Amino acid sequence: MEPRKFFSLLLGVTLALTPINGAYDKERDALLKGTFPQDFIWSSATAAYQIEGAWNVSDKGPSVWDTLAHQGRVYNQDTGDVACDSYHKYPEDVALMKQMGLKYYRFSISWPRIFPTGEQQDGVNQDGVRYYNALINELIANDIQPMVTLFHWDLPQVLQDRYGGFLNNHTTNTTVIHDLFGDYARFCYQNFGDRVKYWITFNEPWITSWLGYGVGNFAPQHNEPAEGQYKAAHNIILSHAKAYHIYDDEFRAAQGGQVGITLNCDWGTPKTPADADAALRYVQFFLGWFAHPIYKNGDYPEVMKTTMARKAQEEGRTTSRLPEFTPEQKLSISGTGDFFGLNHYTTVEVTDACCTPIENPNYDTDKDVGTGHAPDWPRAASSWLYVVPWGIRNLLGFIKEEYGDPEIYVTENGRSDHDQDPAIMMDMERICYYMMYTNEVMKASNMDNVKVKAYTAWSLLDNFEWLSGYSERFGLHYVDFNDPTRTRYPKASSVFFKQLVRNNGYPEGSEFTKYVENMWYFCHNTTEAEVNGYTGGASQISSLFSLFLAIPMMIAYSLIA
Ligand code: PNW
Repeated sequence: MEPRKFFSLLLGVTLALTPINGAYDKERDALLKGTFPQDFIWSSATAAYQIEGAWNVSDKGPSVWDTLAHQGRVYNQDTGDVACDSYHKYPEDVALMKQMGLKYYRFSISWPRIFPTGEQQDGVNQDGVRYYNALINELIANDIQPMVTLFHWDLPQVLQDRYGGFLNNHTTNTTVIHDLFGDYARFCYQNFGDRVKYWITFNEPWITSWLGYGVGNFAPQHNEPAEGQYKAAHNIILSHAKAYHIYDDEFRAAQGGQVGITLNCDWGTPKTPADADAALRYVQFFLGWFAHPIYKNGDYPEVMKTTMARKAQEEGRTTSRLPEFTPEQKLSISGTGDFFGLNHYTTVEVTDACCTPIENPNYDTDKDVGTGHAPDWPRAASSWLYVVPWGIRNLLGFIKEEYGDPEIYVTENGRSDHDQDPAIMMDMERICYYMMYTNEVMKASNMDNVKVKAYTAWSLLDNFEWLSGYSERFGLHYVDFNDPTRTRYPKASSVFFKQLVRNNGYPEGSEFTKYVENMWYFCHNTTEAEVNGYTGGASQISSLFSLFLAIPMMIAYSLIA
Protein backbone atom coordinates (compact mmCIF):
# COMPACT_ATOMS: atom_id res chain seq x y z
CA MET A 1 0.00 0.00 0.00
CA GLU A 2 1.16 3.52 -0.73
CA PRO A 3 2.54 5.09 2.49
CA ARG A 4 0.24 8.07 2.32
CA LYS A 5 -2.87 5.87 2.10
CA PHE A 6 -1.62 3.69 4.90
CA PHE A 7 -0.99 6.77 6.99
CA SER A 8 -4.45 8.25 6.59
CA LEU A 9 -6.05 4.87 7.15
CA LEU A 10 -4.18 4.51 10.41
CA LEU A 11 -5.16 8.00 11.47
CA GLY A 12 -8.75 7.27 10.52
CA VAL A 13 -8.77 4.30 12.86
CA THR A 14 -7.16 6.37 15.57
CA LEU A 15 -9.73 9.11 15.18
CA ALA A 16 -12.60 6.66 15.31
CA LEU A 17 -11.29 5.21 18.55
CA THR A 18 -10.71 8.58 20.18
CA PRO A 19 -13.46 9.82 22.48
CA ILE A 20 -14.67 13.33 21.76
CA ASN A 21 -13.47 15.78 24.32
CA GLY A 22 -16.32 17.69 25.95
CA ALA A 23 -14.11 20.77 26.20
CA TYR A 24 -13.59 21.02 22.46
CA ASP A 25 -15.52 23.98 21.14
CA LYS A 26 -16.14 23.65 17.43
CA GLU A 27 -15.96 27.33 16.70
CA ARG A 28 -13.41 28.53 19.22
CA ASP A 29 -11.00 25.64 18.74
CA ALA A 30 -11.29 25.24 14.97
CA LEU A 31 -8.10 25.11 12.92
CA LEU A 32 -7.39 28.36 11.11
CA LYS A 33 -5.66 27.99 7.78
CA GLY A 34 -3.40 30.69 6.49
CA THR A 35 0.04 32.11 7.10
CA PHE A 36 1.66 34.63 9.41
CA PRO A 37 2.79 37.99 8.00
CA GLN A 38 5.83 37.61 5.76
CA ASP A 39 8.35 39.16 8.12
CA PHE A 40 7.17 37.07 11.08
CA ILE A 41 9.96 36.12 13.48
CA TRP A 42 10.30 32.46 14.51
CA SER A 43 12.70 31.91 17.35
CA SER A 44 13.63 29.64 20.23
CA ALA A 45 14.86 30.62 23.66
CA THR A 46 17.19 29.65 26.46
CA ALA A 47 18.67 31.38 29.52
CA ALA A 48 22.25 31.56 30.79
CA TYR A 49 21.92 29.75 34.10
CA GLN A 50 19.71 27.08 32.59
CA ILE A 51 22.13 26.01 29.83
CA GLU A 52 25.65 27.42 30.14
CA GLY A 53 27.23 25.53 33.02
CA ALA A 54 30.85 26.67 33.53
CA TRP A 55 29.58 28.28 36.72
CA ASN A 56 33.05 29.16 38.01
CA VAL A 57 35.12 29.24 34.83
CA SER A 58 37.64 32.10 34.57
CA ASP A 59 36.57 34.93 36.84
CA LYS A 60 32.84 34.38 36.69
CA GLY A 61 31.29 35.43 39.98
CA PRO A 62 28.56 33.41 41.70
CA SER A 63 24.95 34.35 41.06
CA VAL A 64 22.09 34.02 43.50
CA TRP A 65 21.09 30.84 41.64
CA ASP A 66 24.54 29.31 42.12
CA THR A 67 24.07 29.97 45.82
CA LEU A 68 20.59 28.48 45.99
CA ALA A 69 21.54 25.38 44.01
CA HIS A 70 24.70 24.81 46.04
CA GLN A 71 22.61 24.87 49.19
CA GLY A 72 20.83 21.80 47.83
CA ARG A 73 17.50 23.58 47.48
CA VAL A 74 16.69 22.20 44.03
CA TYR A 75 14.82 18.96 43.35
CA ASN A 76 17.24 16.03 43.48
CA GLN A 77 19.93 18.53 44.58
CA ASP A 78 20.45 19.39 40.92
CA THR A 79 22.59 22.42 40.05
CA GLY A 80 23.42 24.46 36.96
CA ASP A 81 27.15 23.78 37.42
CA VAL A 82 27.34 21.99 34.08
CA ALA A 83 23.75 22.15 32.76
CA CYS A 84 23.85 21.71 28.95
CA ASP A 85 27.48 22.87 28.94
CA SER A 86 26.57 25.45 26.32
CA TYR A 87 29.54 27.53 27.46
CA HIS A 88 31.60 25.00 25.55
CA LYS A 89 29.06 23.53 23.17
CA TYR A 90 27.49 26.70 21.75
CA PRO A 91 28.50 25.87 18.14
CA GLU A 92 26.36 22.73 18.41
CA ASP A 93 23.43 24.77 19.70
CA VAL A 94 23.73 27.11 16.74
CA ALA A 95 23.89 24.14 14.38
CA LEU A 96 20.60 22.83 15.82
CA MET A 97 18.90 26.15 15.13
CA LYS A 98 20.30 26.19 11.63
CA GLN A 99 18.91 22.70 11.10
CA MET A 100 15.48 23.90 12.12
CA GLY A 101 15.64 26.90 9.82
CA LEU A 102 15.45 29.36 12.70
CA LYS A 103 16.63 32.88 11.96
CA TYR A 104 16.46 34.22 15.52
CA TYR A 105 17.73 33.05 18.88
CA ARG A 106 16.79 34.44 22.28
CA PHE A 107 19.44 33.84 24.94
CA SER A 108 20.52 35.68 28.08
CA ILE A 109 23.79 37.14 29.29
CA SER A 110 24.92 36.22 32.77
CA TRP A 111 25.64 39.46 34.63
CA PRO A 112 28.23 37.87 36.98
CA ARG A 113 29.98 36.28 34.00
CA ILE A 114 30.64 39.82 32.71
CA PHE A 115 31.10 41.68 36.00
CA PRO A 116 31.97 39.06 38.67
CA THR A 117 30.72 41.26 41.53
CA GLY A 118 28.09 42.99 39.44
CA GLU A 119 30.08 46.23 39.51
CA GLN A 120 32.29 47.26 36.62
CA GLN A 121 34.73 49.06 38.92
CA ASP A 122 35.62 45.74 40.59
CA GLY A 123 36.74 44.26 37.27
CA VAL A 124 35.54 42.77 34.03
CA ASN A 125 35.83 39.08 33.19
CA GLN A 126 37.29 39.22 29.68
CA ASP A 127 36.70 35.52 29.07
CA GLY A 128 33.00 36.13 29.65
CA VAL A 129 33.02 38.93 27.09
CA ARG A 130 34.89 36.65 24.68
CA TYR A 131 32.29 33.91 25.18
CA TYR A 132 29.33 36.11 24.27
CA ASN A 133 31.22 37.61 21.35
CA ALA A 134 31.98 34.13 20.06
CA LEU A 135 28.34 33.02 20.45
CA ILE A 136 27.03 36.14 18.73
CA ASN A 137 29.53 35.79 15.89
CA GLU A 138 28.64 32.14 15.43
CA LEU A 139 24.97 33.11 15.20
CA ILE A 140 25.58 35.89 12.69
CA ALA A 141 27.82 33.63 10.60
CA ASN A 142 24.84 31.26 10.38
CA ASP A 143 22.39 34.01 9.53
CA ILE A 144 20.68 33.89 12.94
CA GLN A 145 19.78 37.17 14.68
CA PRO A 146 20.47 37.36 18.42
CA MET A 147 17.76 38.60 20.81
CA VAL A 148 19.48 39.19 24.09
CA THR A 149 18.02 39.21 27.59
CA LEU A 150 20.16 41.15 30.03
CA PHE A 151 18.67 39.68 33.18
CA HIS A 152 17.23 36.19 33.36
CA TRP A 153 17.29 35.89 37.17
CA ASP A 154 21.02 35.27 37.80
CA LEU A 155 21.79 38.35 39.90
CA PRO A 156 25.44 38.59 41.04
CA GLN A 157 25.46 37.27 44.60
CA VAL A 158 27.69 40.16 45.68
CA LEU A 159 25.00 42.69 44.75
CA GLN A 160 22.51 40.81 46.89
CA ASP A 161 24.95 40.79 49.80
CA ARG A 162 26.14 44.39 49.45
CA TYR A 163 22.89 46.15 48.62
CA GLY A 164 20.04 43.73 49.16
CA GLY A 165 19.74 43.25 45.41
CA PHE A 166 16.46 44.64 44.15
CA LEU A 167 15.35 45.52 47.68
CA ASN A 168 17.97 48.26 47.72
CA ASN A 169 16.55 51.53 49.13
CA HIS A 170 13.52 51.29 46.98
CA THR A 171 11.92 54.60 47.86
CA THR A 172 14.90 56.89 48.34
CA ASN A 173 17.00 58.75 45.85
CA THR A 174 20.16 56.94 46.89
CA THR A 175 19.32 53.68 45.21
CA VAL A 176 22.37 52.14 43.58
CA ILE A 177 20.82 49.08 41.94
CA HIS A 178 19.34 51.14 39.07
CA ASP A 179 22.73 52.62 38.27
CA LEU A 180 24.49 49.29 38.54
CA PHE A 181 22.02 47.67 36.17
CA GLY A 182 22.39 50.67 33.88
CA ASP A 183 26.20 50.29 33.87
CA TYR A 184 25.88 46.62 33.04
CA ALA A 185 23.40 47.34 30.24
CA ARG A 186 25.66 50.06 28.83
CA PHE A 187 28.62 47.69 28.81
CA CYS A 188 26.57 45.12 26.88
CA TYR A 189 25.31 47.70 24.35
CA GLN A 190 28.91 48.91 23.92
CA ASN A 191 30.42 45.49 23.41
CA PHE A 192 27.67 43.59 21.60
CA GLY A 193 25.29 46.24 20.26
CA ASP A 194 26.96 46.46 16.87
CA ARG A 195 25.50 42.99 16.19
CA VAL A 196 22.58 42.71 18.67
CA LYS A 197 19.46 44.61 17.55
CA TYR A 198 16.93 43.21 20.02
CA TRP A 199 17.44 43.82 23.72
CA ILE A 200 15.23 42.54 26.54
CA THR A 201 16.11 44.18 29.85
CA PHE A 202 14.38 41.78 32.27
CA ASN A 203 12.86 38.36 31.90
CA GLU A 204 9.66 37.93 33.90
CA PRO A 205 10.15 40.46 36.70
CA TRP A 206 6.97 39.00 38.19
CA ILE A 207 8.89 35.82 39.05
CA THR A 208 11.93 37.62 40.44
CA SER A 209 9.75 39.91 42.53
CA TRP A 210 7.19 37.48 43.88
CA LEU A 211 9.06 34.17 44.03
CA GLY A 212 12.49 35.73 44.69
CA TYR A 213 11.65 38.52 47.17
CA GLY A 214 8.10 37.68 48.34
CA VAL A 215 7.68 33.92 48.70
CA GLY A 216 11.43 33.42 48.69
CA ASN A 217 11.51 29.91 47.23
CA PHE A 218 13.40 31.25 44.18
CA ALA A 219 16.75 33.02 44.46
CA PRO A 220 17.69 35.17 46.33
CA GLN A 221 15.28 33.48 48.78
CA HIS A 222 14.06 36.60 50.52
CA ASN A 223 10.82 35.78 52.32
CA GLU A 224 8.73 38.90 52.84
CA PRO A 225 5.36 38.24 51.21
CA ALA A 226 3.68 41.38 52.51
CA GLU A 227 6.05 43.84 50.87
CA GLY A 228 9.18 42.26 49.38
CA GLN A 229 7.67 41.76 45.93
CA TYR A 230 6.36 45.33 45.72
CA LYS A 231 9.75 46.79 46.63
CA ALA A 232 11.64 44.56 44.21
CA ALA A 233 9.22 45.23 41.36
CA HIS A 234 9.52 48.96 41.99
CA ASN A 235 13.29 48.78 41.64
CA ILE A 236 13.16 46.51 38.61
CA ILE A 237 10.81 48.88 36.78
CA LEU A 238 13.13 51.81 37.51
CA SER A 239 16.20 49.77 36.51
CA HIS A 240 14.49 48.85 33.26
CA ALA A 241 13.69 52.49 32.55
CA LYS A 242 17.29 53.43 33.25
CA ALA A 243 18.64 50.83 30.82
CA TYR A 244 16.09 51.92 28.20
CA HIS A 245 17.14 55.57 28.40
CA ILE A 246 20.83 54.69 28.24
CA TYR A 247 20.16 52.93 24.94
CA ASP A 248 17.99 55.79 23.75
CA ASP A 249 20.50 58.50 24.65
CA GLU A 250 23.79 56.83 23.87
CA PHE A 251 23.32 54.02 21.36
CA ARG A 252 20.09 54.13 19.39
CA ALA A 253 21.29 56.56 16.75
CA ALA A 254 24.40 54.52 15.98
CA GLN A 255 23.08 51.00 16.52
CA GLY A 256 19.43 51.28 15.52
CA GLY A 257 18.16 48.43 17.68
CA GLN A 258 15.10 47.98 19.90
CA VAL A 259 14.72 47.64 23.66
CA GLY A 260 11.82 46.04 25.48
CA ILE A 261 11.03 43.93 28.53
CA THR A 262 9.59 40.45 28.74
CA LEU A 263 6.58 40.07 31.05
CA ASN A 264 4.87 36.82 31.88
CA CYS A 265 1.17 36.45 32.43
CA ASP A 266 -1.31 33.64 32.77
CA TRP A 267 -4.63 34.49 31.19
CA GLY A 268 -7.38 34.79 33.83
CA THR A 269 -10.77 33.63 32.69
CA PRO A 270 -13.80 34.21 34.97
CA LYS A 271 -15.32 31.03 36.36
CA THR A 272 -18.80 32.54 36.19
CA PRO A 273 -20.01 35.83 34.68
CA ALA A 274 -20.06 37.23 38.21
CA ASP A 275 -16.29 36.74 38.40
CA ALA A 276 -15.52 39.00 35.44
CA ASP A 277 -14.16 41.87 37.55
CA ALA A 278 -12.08 39.47 39.59
CA ALA A 279 -10.53 38.04 36.43
CA LEU A 280 -9.61 41.51 35.24
CA ARG A 281 -8.16 42.35 38.62
CA TYR A 282 -6.10 39.19 38.46
CA VAL A 283 -4.59 40.19 35.11
CA GLN A 284 -3.98 43.77 36.26
CA PHE A 285 -2.13 42.58 39.38
CA PHE A 286 -0.13 40.13 37.25
CA LEU A 287 0.66 41.81 33.93
CA GLY A 288 -0.51 45.35 34.68
CA TRP A 289 1.82 45.61 37.68
CA PHE A 290 4.69 46.01 35.17
CA ALA A 291 2.96 46.70 31.86
CA HIS A 292 0.83 49.60 33.07
CA PRO A 293 3.79 51.76 34.17
CA ILE A 294 6.00 50.85 31.22
CA TYR A 295 3.50 50.72 28.36
CA LYS A 296 0.73 52.97 29.59
CA ASN A 297 1.35 55.90 31.92
CA GLY A 298 4.34 55.43 34.21
CA ASP A 299 2.19 54.28 37.11
CA TYR A 300 0.62 51.13 38.58
CA PRO A 301 -2.90 50.14 37.47
CA GLU A 302 -5.69 52.07 39.16
CA VAL A 303 -7.29 48.90 40.54
CA MET A 304 -3.98 47.93 42.16
CA LYS A 305 -3.56 51.32 43.78
CA THR A 306 -7.12 51.52 45.13
CA THR A 307 -7.10 47.92 46.31
CA MET A 308 -3.79 48.40 48.11
CA ALA A 309 -4.92 51.70 49.63
CA ARG A 310 -8.01 49.98 51.03
CA LYS A 311 -5.85 47.14 52.39
CA ALA A 312 -3.61 49.68 54.13
CA GLN A 313 -6.65 51.12 55.88
CA GLU A 314 -7.91 47.70 56.90
CA GLU A 315 -4.46 46.78 58.19
CA GLY A 316 -4.08 50.03 60.10
CA ARG A 317 -1.07 51.14 58.10
CA THR A 318 -0.37 54.76 57.30
CA THR A 319 1.05 54.00 53.86
CA SER A 320 0.23 51.48 51.19
CA ARG A 321 2.45 48.43 50.81
CA LEU A 322 2.52 49.35 47.12
CA PRO A 323 5.20 52.04 46.76
CA GLU A 324 4.62 55.25 44.81
CA PHE A 325 6.58 56.64 41.91
CA THR A 326 7.52 60.32 41.97
CA PRO A 327 6.21 62.48 39.12
CA GLU A 328 9.70 62.51 37.51
CA GLN A 329 9.96 58.75 37.81
CA LYS A 330 6.57 58.32 36.14
CA LEU A 331 7.73 60.42 33.23
CA SER A 332 10.93 58.43 32.88
CA ILE A 333 9.16 55.05 33.04
CA SER A 334 6.28 55.74 30.67
CA GLY A 335 6.87 54.57 27.10
CA THR A 336 10.08 52.66 27.75
CA GLY A 337 9.29 49.71 25.51
CA ASP A 338 9.92 49.56 21.76
CA PHE A 339 8.13 46.22 21.76
CA PHE A 340 6.09 44.22 24.24
CA GLY A 341 7.79 40.93 25.19
CA LEU A 342 5.34 38.29 26.39
CA ASN A 343 5.96 34.91 28.00
CA HIS A 344 2.81 32.87 28.21
CA TYR A 345 2.20 29.24 29.14
CA THR A 346 -1.16 28.74 30.78
CA THR A 347 -4.57 30.00 31.90
CA VAL A 348 -6.29 30.01 35.27
CA GLU A 349 -9.95 30.13 36.19
CA VAL A 350 -10.61 33.08 38.48
CA THR A 351 -13.27 33.55 41.15
CA ASP A 352 -14.07 36.60 43.21
CA ALA A 353 -12.78 36.10 46.75
CA CYS A 354 -13.62 39.15 48.71
CA CYS A 355 -12.12 40.08 52.01
CA THR A 356 -9.37 37.63 52.75
CA PRO A 357 -7.86 37.76 56.27
CA ILE A 358 -5.53 40.70 56.86
CA GLU A 359 -3.22 39.40 59.59
CA ASN A 360 -0.66 37.99 57.17
CA PRO A 361 -1.15 39.96 53.98
CA ASN A 362 0.60 38.84 50.84
CA TYR A 363 0.47 39.41 47.12
CA ASP A 364 -1.72 36.35 46.52
CA THR A 365 -4.47 37.42 48.89
CA ASP A 366 -4.08 41.11 48.02
CA LYS A 367 -5.83 40.40 44.72
CA ASP A 368 -9.01 39.15 46.42
CA VAL A 369 -9.35 36.36 43.91
CA GLY A 370 -9.34 32.59 43.96
CA THR A 371 -7.68 30.62 41.19
CA GLY A 372 -8.23 27.13 39.87
CA HIS A 373 -8.58 25.26 36.65
CA ALA A 374 -11.43 23.62 34.78
CA PRO A 375 -11.59 19.85 35.26
CA ASP A 376 -11.11 19.17 31.57
CA TRP A 377 -7.95 21.21 31.13
CA PRO A 378 -5.04 18.84 30.59
CA ARG A 379 -1.87 19.36 32.59
CA ALA A 380 1.78 19.26 31.55
CA ALA A 381 4.58 17.86 33.72
CA SER A 382 4.91 21.20 35.53
CA SER A 383 2.27 21.45 38.26
CA TRP A 384 1.22 24.95 37.17
CA LEU A 385 1.03 24.34 33.43
CA TYR A 386 -2.46 23.56 32.13
CA VAL A 387 -2.96 23.42 28.38
CA VAL A 388 -5.55 26.04 27.34
CA PRO A 389 -4.67 27.17 23.80
CA TRP A 390 -7.40 29.82 23.45
CA GLY A 391 -6.02 31.64 26.50
CA ILE A 392 -3.14 33.10 24.52
CA ARG A 393 -5.49 34.63 21.95
CA ASN A 394 -7.48 36.31 24.71
CA LEU A 395 -4.35 37.62 26.38
CA LEU A 396 -2.95 39.00 23.12
CA GLY A 397 -6.26 40.75 22.50
CA PHE A 398 -6.18 42.20 26.01
CA ILE A 399 -2.68 43.60 25.46
CA LYS A 400 -3.71 45.16 22.16
CA GLU A 401 -6.67 46.93 23.76
CA GLU A 402 -5.08 47.85 27.07
CA TYR A 403 -1.66 49.08 25.97
CA GLY A 404 -2.36 50.93 22.75
CA ASP A 405 -1.81 48.18 20.20
CA PRO A 406 1.93 47.59 20.73
CA GLU A 407 4.11 45.28 18.66
CA ILE A 408 4.09 42.06 20.66
CA TYR A 409 6.94 39.56 20.64
CA VAL A 410 5.96 36.23 22.14
CA THR A 411 9.31 35.53 23.77
CA GLU A 412 8.38 32.19 25.38
CA ASN A 413 5.71 29.53 25.01
CA GLY A 414 5.98 25.79 25.43
CA ARG A 415 5.21 22.78 27.61
CA SER A 416 7.08 20.33 29.77
CA ASP A 417 7.10 16.59 29.97
CA HIS A 418 8.77 14.27 32.44
CA ASP A 419 12.29 13.01 32.68
CA GLN A 420 11.50 9.33 32.25
CA ASP A 421 12.87 6.12 30.87
CA PRO A 422 12.63 5.52 27.97
CA ALA A 423 13.07 9.16 27.03
CA ILE A 424 10.12 10.91 25.36
CA MET A 425 11.52 11.45 21.88
CA MET A 426 8.15 11.16 20.10
CA ASP A 427 6.89 14.13 22.08
CA MET A 428 3.35 14.26 20.69
CA GLU A 429 2.04 16.35 23.55
CA ARG A 430 4.61 19.05 22.80
CA ILE A 431 3.80 18.90 19.07
CA CYS A 432 0.12 19.28 19.90
CA TYR A 433 0.84 22.19 22.23
CA TYR A 434 2.87 24.09 19.62
CA MET A 435 0.29 23.29 16.95
CA MET A 436 -2.66 24.53 19.00
CA TYR A 437 -0.98 27.55 20.58
CA THR A 438 0.64 28.87 17.38
CA ASN A 439 -2.70 28.51 15.62
CA GLU A 440 -4.32 30.66 18.31
CA VAL A 441 -1.50 33.20 17.90
CA MET A 442 -2.25 33.23 14.17
CA LYS A 443 -5.93 33.90 14.94
CA ALA A 444 -4.88 36.86 17.09
CA SER A 445 -2.68 38.13 14.28
CA ASN A 446 -4.86 37.50 11.25
CA MET A 447 -8.40 37.67 12.67
CA ASP A 448 -8.04 40.09 15.59
CA ASN A 449 -5.35 42.30 14.01
CA VAL A 450 -3.06 42.05 17.00
CA LYS A 451 0.45 43.13 15.99
CA VAL A 452 2.19 39.89 16.89
CA LYS A 453 5.67 40.07 15.40
CA ALA A 454 7.39 37.04 16.88
CA TYR A 455 6.83 33.59 18.30
CA THR A 456 9.54 31.98 20.42
CA ALA A 457 9.53 28.36 21.52
CA TRP A 458 10.69 27.57 25.03
CA SER A 459 13.04 25.86 24.75
CA LEU A 460 15.72 24.96 22.23
CA LEU A 461 17.08 22.38 24.67
CA ASP A 462 16.06 20.45 27.73
CA ASN A 463 17.70 22.41 30.52
CA PHE A 464 17.85 23.30 34.22
CA GLU A 465 14.21 23.98 35.07
CA TRP A 466 14.87 26.06 38.21
CA LEU A 467 13.57 24.41 41.39
CA SER A 468 12.57 21.32 39.41
CA GLY A 469 16.14 20.81 38.22
CA TYR A 470 16.33 18.36 35.33
CA SER A 471 13.08 16.59 36.20
CA GLU A 472 10.95 18.64 33.79
CA ARG A 473 11.90 18.84 30.13
CA PHE A 474 10.82 21.71 27.86
CA GLY A 475 13.23 21.12 24.97
CA LEU A 476 12.81 20.66 21.26
CA HIS A 477 16.05 18.73 21.70
CA TYR A 478 16.77 16.06 24.25
CA VAL A 479 19.83 16.35 26.46
CA ASP A 480 21.11 13.40 28.49
CA PHE A 481 22.31 15.01 31.73
CA ASN A 482 24.12 11.85 32.81
CA ASP A 483 26.24 11.90 29.67
CA PRO A 484 29.41 13.95 30.25
CA THR A 485 29.39 15.04 26.60
CA ARG A 486 25.80 16.37 26.92
CA THR A 487 24.96 15.18 23.42
CA ARG A 488 21.80 16.81 21.97
CA TYR A 489 19.19 14.70 20.19
CA PRO A 490 16.33 16.16 18.13
CA LYS A 491 12.86 15.27 19.38
CA ALA A 492 9.92 14.84 17.01
CA SER A 493 8.77 18.34 18.01
CA SER A 494 11.87 19.87 16.41
CA VAL A 495 10.87 18.31 13.09
CA PHE A 496 7.35 19.64 13.52
CA PHE A 497 8.63 23.10 14.41
CA LYS A 498 10.92 23.13 11.39
CA GLN A 499 7.93 22.46 9.15
CA LEU A 500 5.89 25.12 10.92
CA VAL A 501 8.64 27.69 10.35
CA ARG A 502 9.12 26.66 6.74
CA ASN A 503 5.37 27.00 6.10
CA ASN A 504 5.14 30.21 8.15
CA GLY A 505 1.89 28.91 9.59
CA TYR A 506 -0.78 26.68 8.13
CA PRO A 507 -1.16 27.49 4.43
CA GLU A 508 -4.17 26.06 2.65
CA GLY A 509 -3.31 23.00 0.62
CA SER A 510 0.22 22.29 1.88
CA GLU A 511 1.25 18.79 2.93
CA PHE A 512 2.07 20.19 6.34
CA THR A 513 -1.41 21.63 6.81
CA LYS A 514 -2.97 18.35 5.73
CA TYR A 515 -0.93 16.61 8.36
CA VAL A 516 -2.04 19.17 10.93
CA GLU A 517 -5.67 18.74 9.90
CA ASN A 518 -5.37 15.03 10.52
CA MET A 519 -3.82 15.62 13.92
CA TRP A 520 -6.12 18.45 15.01
CA TYR A 521 -8.89 16.60 16.85
CA PHE A 522 -6.46 14.08 18.17
CA CYS A 523 -4.41 16.86 19.72
CA HIS A 524 -7.44 18.41 21.33
CA ASN A 525 -8.39 15.00 22.73
CA THR A 526 -5.29 13.13 23.68
CA THR A 527 -4.03 15.85 25.92
CA GLU A 528 -7.19 15.49 27.94
CA ALA A 529 -6.80 11.76 28.14
CA GLU A 530 -3.31 12.38 29.39
CA VAL A 531 -4.51 14.23 32.43
CA ASN A 532 -7.11 11.60 33.20
CA GLY A 533 -4.57 8.85 33.05
CA TYR A 534 -1.91 10.92 34.68
CA THR A 535 0.34 8.90 36.90
CA GLY A 536 3.31 11.22 37.26
CA GLY A 537 5.38 8.95 35.08
CA ALA A 538 4.46 7.58 31.71
CA SER A 539 0.82 8.43 31.18
CA GLN A 540 -1.52 5.75 29.94
CA ILE A 541 -1.97 7.62 26.75
CA SER A 542 1.70 7.27 25.96
CA SER A 543 1.14 3.65 25.04
CA LEU A 544 -1.78 4.72 22.88
CA PHE A 545 0.51 7.28 21.32
CA SER A 546 3.16 4.80 20.36
CA LEU A 547 0.57 2.41 19.02
CA PHE A 548 -1.48 4.79 16.95
CA LEU A 549 0.68 7.82 16.52
CA ALA A 550 4.35 7.00 16.56
CA ILE A 551 4.09 4.86 13.44
CA PRO A 552 1.96 7.27 11.40
CA MET A 553 4.16 10.10 12.61
CA MET A 554 7.24 8.40 11.25
CA ILE A 555 5.49 7.96 7.93
CA ALA A 556 4.27 11.52 8.01
CA TYR A 557 7.79 12.72 8.48
CA SER A 558 9.07 10.78 5.55
CA LEU A 559 6.33 12.46 3.53
CA ILE A 560 6.81 16.03 4.63
CA ALA A 561 10.35 16.32 6.01
C1 PNW B 1 9.66 30.82 32.66
N1 PNW B 1 5.69 29.21 37.58
O1 PNW B 1 9.60 30.63 34.04
C2 PNW B 1 11.10 31.22 32.47
O2 PNW B 1 11.30 32.41 31.78
C3 PNW B 1 11.98 30.12 31.99
O3 PNW B 1 13.28 30.35 32.45
C4 PNW B 1 11.42 28.80 32.44
O4 PNW B 1 12.28 27.73 32.19
C5 PNW B 1 10.09 28.61 31.73
O5 PNW B 1 9.22 29.69 32.01
C6 PNW B 1 9.38 27.32 32.08
O6 PNW B 1 9.05 27.28 33.43
C7 PNW B 1 8.56 30.25 34.81
O7 PNW B 1 6.03 28.51 38.58
C8 PNW B 1 8.89 29.53 35.95
O8 PNW B 1 4.48 29.59 37.44
C9 PNW B 1 7.94 29.19 36.86
C10 PNW B 1 6.63 29.56 36.64
C11 PNW B 1 6.28 30.28 35.50
C12 PNW B 1 7.26 30.62 34.58
